[in-house]
Amino acid sequence: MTDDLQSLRDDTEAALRRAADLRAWDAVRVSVLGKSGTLTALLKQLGGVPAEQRRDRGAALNRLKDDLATLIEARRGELEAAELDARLAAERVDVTAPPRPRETGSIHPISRTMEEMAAIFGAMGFTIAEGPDVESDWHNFGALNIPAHHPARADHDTFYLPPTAPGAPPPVLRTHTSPVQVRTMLREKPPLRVVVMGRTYRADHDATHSPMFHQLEGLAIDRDLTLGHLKGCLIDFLRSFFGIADLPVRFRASYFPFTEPSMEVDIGWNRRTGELGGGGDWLEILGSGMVHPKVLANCGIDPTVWQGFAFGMGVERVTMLKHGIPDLRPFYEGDIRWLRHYAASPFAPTMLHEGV
Ligand code: 2U9
Repeated sequence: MTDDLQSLRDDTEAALRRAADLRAWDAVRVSVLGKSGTLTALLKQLGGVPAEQRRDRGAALNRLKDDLATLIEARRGELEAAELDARLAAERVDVTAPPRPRETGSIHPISRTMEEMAAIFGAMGFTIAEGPDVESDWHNFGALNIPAHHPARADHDTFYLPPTAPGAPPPVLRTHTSPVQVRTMLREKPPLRVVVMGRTYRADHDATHSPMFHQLEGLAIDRDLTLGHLKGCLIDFLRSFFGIADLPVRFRASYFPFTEPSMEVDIGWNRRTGELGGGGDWLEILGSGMVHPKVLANCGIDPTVWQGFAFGMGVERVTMLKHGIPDLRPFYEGDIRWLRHYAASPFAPTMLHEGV
């Protein structure tokens, strides 16, 4: 090999060694083998070489070209391997590292109770109805056989809103979810089976009462409904909700303006331990009755053809009893420590997953 070719080979080899990454390597490759590369230039000059030297010179240049191509490719292999090693080192994952604790959301006990109630009544063929929190006096009271000046109005500690017209009865924050059943009856034809869950408002605030609380109410309307259907429905619900197959349930005569006859419902518990079941004591849990014929008529349903039963309960109250929660107020405070203790994991299996 002539000196100039040897030094081109040496220079290229040194430049390749200095090239620390694939960009630098490519610059070296182009500077030698590219269109304006040093070797390309030598090949182009071959025509000017005297004829007697041209053959040898051409052969030497071709050998050098193959030789350089081999060197260049070898260096590319080295650099690619080094780059891959660096990436693998940088992206290394320690599969033995303990996972970092992650904050997960949780389901508020009120929401969980309402989900469970919806599942139980859903399995019995009830659908869910909703309605507005701000109601007319008629939907909240009048239709339900609670006329103006009726003593039941006082019990409801109603929040009144500014009247919409002079002399008109002012709108109210609904004091129970019953106006939603009124609206359902006015809108739909019987037979009906609906449950309503939602916020209700009463101007009453102490350790066991909140100005906003949740109710669940149910209504069934059919041709031949009796007190027996009401009792069966509520006994099944209570045993399913509290998860106690032989939970004692007792019905006591009572009075509500919207039902006749009316019954309050008690469940068995142990007053001393707070445990639900056959402890010998009784605890009031909900109210119920056969829908008053006047209420059916007010809502456009013929009481000579249709009977209905209805019931209502406080969602906070049954949640406190089910989970042994002693105080009502923390339900609305969003205290993270209380939620950690009483709120349910969205991943924990519940009665909803087991089927009710
Ligand atoms: C219509 C007809 C009848 C719903 C009923 C009760 C009995 C009842 C209370 C339980 C505790 C409210 O949360 S609480 O204070 N409710 O005792 N509710 S019957 O009766 C209706 C509802 C709508 C059209």
